[in-house]
Amino acid sequence: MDLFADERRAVALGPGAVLLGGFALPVAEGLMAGIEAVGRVAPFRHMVTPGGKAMSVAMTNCGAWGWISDRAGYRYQGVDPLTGGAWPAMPQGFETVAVEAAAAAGYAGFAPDACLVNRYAPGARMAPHQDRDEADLGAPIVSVSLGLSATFLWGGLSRGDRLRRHGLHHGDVVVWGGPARLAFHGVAPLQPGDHPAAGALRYNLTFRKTR
Ligand SMILES: O=C(O)CCC(=O)C(=O)O
Ligand SMILES: [Mn+2]
Repeated sequence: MDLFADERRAVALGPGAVLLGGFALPVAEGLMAGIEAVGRVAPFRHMVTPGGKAMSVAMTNCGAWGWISDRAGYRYQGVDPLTGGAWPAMPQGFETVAVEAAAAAGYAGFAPDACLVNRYAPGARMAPHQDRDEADLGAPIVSVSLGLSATFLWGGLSRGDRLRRHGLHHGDVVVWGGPARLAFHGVAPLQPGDHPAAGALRYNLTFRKTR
């Protein structure tokens, strides 16, 4: 019996969306090193929602554009408001795994210009939302999970649609685009744990084409 067959299979979440189990496992170590390098230049921080609440997930960015939230709203900008400098370039291997995952999901030619890096400590969560701050909604979203496992909440195009729960593990990649591009999704509160590569934390890389 192949113990890994289950982890590595592709699971359709619906039209246009697929969970590629274990897709990034072969490059996970390099991605973890890249995250550490990004965090040294653009430190993780808890951004504030337009309503003034600090987010439970700590975030930073790499690539030409970075997603930020503050009292003025959500947007992409080329300058890190914390450092006043440009976001660090995407470390080696980031773009390649994103482009390959997109192609495996049927989205050839993905050219991400932004990578949001999310860091979850136990209890951190992401409320169901749409990724809709990108000018180019023709490109998919590619989301790579690393470290502790989490429960992904996958819904439909309306906020009230039922949310289905899917385990996301170290090395898993979710790709959504086309008819699923504006699907609601979120992450349930992270449960405590100890992961060999990430300790008590979960990381997520979200690759986007913003313009
Ligand atoms: O952490 C995740 O798996 C999802 C992150 C996400 O939805 C986002 O950054 O917009
Ligand atoms: Mn999202």
